[in-house]
Amino acid sequence: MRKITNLNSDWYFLKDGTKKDKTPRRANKKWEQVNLPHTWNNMDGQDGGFDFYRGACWYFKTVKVELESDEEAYLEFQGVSSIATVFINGKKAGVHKGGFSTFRVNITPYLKRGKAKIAVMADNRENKEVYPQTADFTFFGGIYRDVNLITVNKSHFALDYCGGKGVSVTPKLSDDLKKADIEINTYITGKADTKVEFSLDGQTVTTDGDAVITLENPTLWDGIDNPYLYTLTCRLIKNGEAVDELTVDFGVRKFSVDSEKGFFLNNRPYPLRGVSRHQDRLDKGWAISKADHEEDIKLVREVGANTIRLAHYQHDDYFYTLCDRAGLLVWAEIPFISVFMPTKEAYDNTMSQMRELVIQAYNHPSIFTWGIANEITIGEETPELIKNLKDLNDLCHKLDKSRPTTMANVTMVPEDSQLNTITDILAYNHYFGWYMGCVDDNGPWLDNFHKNYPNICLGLSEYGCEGILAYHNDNPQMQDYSEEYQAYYHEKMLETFATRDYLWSTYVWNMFDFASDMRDEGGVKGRNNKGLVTFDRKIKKDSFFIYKAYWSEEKFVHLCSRRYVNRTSETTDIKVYSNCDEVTLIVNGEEFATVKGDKIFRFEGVVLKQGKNTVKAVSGDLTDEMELNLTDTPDESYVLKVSEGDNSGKNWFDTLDASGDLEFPDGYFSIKDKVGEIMKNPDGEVFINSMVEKITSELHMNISKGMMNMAKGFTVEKVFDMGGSRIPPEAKIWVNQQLNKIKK
Ligand code: GCB
Repeated sequence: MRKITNLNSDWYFLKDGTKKDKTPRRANKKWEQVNLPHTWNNMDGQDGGFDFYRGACWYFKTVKVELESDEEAYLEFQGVSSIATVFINGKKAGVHKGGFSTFRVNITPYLKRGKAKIAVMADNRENKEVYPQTADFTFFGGIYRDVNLITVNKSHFALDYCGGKGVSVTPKLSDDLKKADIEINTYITGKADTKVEFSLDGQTVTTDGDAVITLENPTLWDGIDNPYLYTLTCRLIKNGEAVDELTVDFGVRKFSVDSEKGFFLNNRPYPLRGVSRHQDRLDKGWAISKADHEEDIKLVREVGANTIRLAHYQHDDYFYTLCDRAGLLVWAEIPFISVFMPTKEAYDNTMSQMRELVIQAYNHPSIFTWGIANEITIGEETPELIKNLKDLNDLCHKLDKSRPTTMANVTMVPEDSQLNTITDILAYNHYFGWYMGCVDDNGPWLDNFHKNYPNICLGLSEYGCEGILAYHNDNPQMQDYSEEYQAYYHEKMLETFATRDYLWSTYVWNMFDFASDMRDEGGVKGRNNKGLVTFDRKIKKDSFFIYKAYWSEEKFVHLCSRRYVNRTSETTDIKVYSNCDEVTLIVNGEEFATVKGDKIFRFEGVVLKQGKNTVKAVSGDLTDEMELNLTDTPDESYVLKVSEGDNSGKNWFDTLDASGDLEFPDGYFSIKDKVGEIMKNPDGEVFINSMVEKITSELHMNISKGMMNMAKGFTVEKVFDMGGSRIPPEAKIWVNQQLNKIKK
């Protein structure tokens, strides 16, 4: 029978593996002793500078493998970033390309006297083959998920079919929800003379491999309300004896998406409202523990989300399991992101990462859609890219007839782009109110798209803004990085969704702050601060609680701006987020007011005394308390320093004085030309660079290489359109006039 032994402990690790051209056969004292999960980038991948170590590093461990004559041994790796080469006793036993999926290596032929000296080269060097290539997150290197040794009879549920379980379960629920046919398919290695015995809910069936078991009046997997799981036991029988056995937990549910009415779960409207998640956390990178996964799920449940986008790659199988148990509907995806590579190897890599995701995660009831790409047109939109996307889409349909495909498109993808018709359902990433435009631009954009394309099922795959706990503002402004602006932005987004039932999904970017070593924003290096919760998961920002007020039934009161302790004005406004009907504010022991309301409770003109003040919000038994300090001197730490990127000044384009019509003289550039074309001209390049310089120094926006590449593919006019209503028309006229002076 199958025996699974965890091999996480006592590995040797050598960082500068690239210098070694020979496979190590033993570790010496230069090697460090480590336990898995492990990454070598946990610190340098989060401290900014975009200089984290990308190399080929070695892991080494010797294990004893005891096998009966009719048994085989496999090593199972649940995540090695990003290319893994496995050597057993000095011989190459397997290579895997892709840092996020499970792969297994049959090590039986390489064993020597019951021993395996395992050497694994984990390689996160830059390459031209494996996705992701460019993205706003750190590509941590290492064996950062579990490793197991599996010994099993030569006849077994397949271990080498794309890292899957060897059993796939497809529940088919009748329209009236009263009956479910559970379709079971098995993949068996050493199939001769075997039978499979299935047990489910008191029924036992024996077949040659596949089966359909019917459940009458099944208990449904009903989202966060009742995520009921059935357990199927599969036994492989040979000569009357069970030689392999495994269980699959699955859920009986159905879903559909309507372009007008949104998402349906088990025949009832079930608007998907949730968050996105990256798999890293402070000081650990991607090498996180089961307890870390569990803490993440707990926080996602606390905020009340009913869906989660597990971005931008395959997550740990354990996390999908936690989502099954929590009733969260999951958008699962592969790292086909930002920039497309038009080579055969890269194409194959997208296909193999997709195949592995679908096959490995197939049985999870929580997963309802396969995401084939994210903002993949940031580079360029070419026929090869479209083919790659269509092939990925077809592959998903071939492997899985039960789930729709989806894709997250970047704001600038035009409504009529063929990119919007490849997948079954669609979503956009929009940052109006942070990178561009203003928060009020979101609703009109969505309505306009929906009006023009009423048959496309539209969702919002990302939206969000930075919120850094150090910064505070009575009068929050876009890009001031304050906790207050972030909360205000999300209040507005929640209002936007409340009246738009057609949106099948919305996903906050992001549930947690995460590492992106290339970033330097808001005075914080190496981090994307758009989380509702901090990178260490210790602090829930104010914006967390506005979601909780909308989504959760767990009653609470939360005082906003509690970190804005030092205030200089004798009267201040206090805001409380709550899902109670009534909140009382008590200031320095005296009742200030009781307010009836809905989610946001405002107390204006609260008078503070010099020095320490106690402010308490009360609703029934629930209380929240904070201390404020009235002082004469403003606390300068609340405002982002200019040198670190203060955006409080005027934007350069607000001061421009230009008038007249847009002109497009022959032989000269204009805003109708692509940025990339203009940059091929020496004067054009100087002009564009000067604009970039202006944007970086005056708007304090960090224009990454990826963003610049993306811009090259667009006309200047389109780049302006991305800017939305925040950019005045004069700016367009002025830039066009400058371009009109440059000869083609
Ligand atoms: C996006 C990307 C995501 C980034 C995010 C941001 O559109 O899909 O990976 O992290 O924007 O914060 O800029």
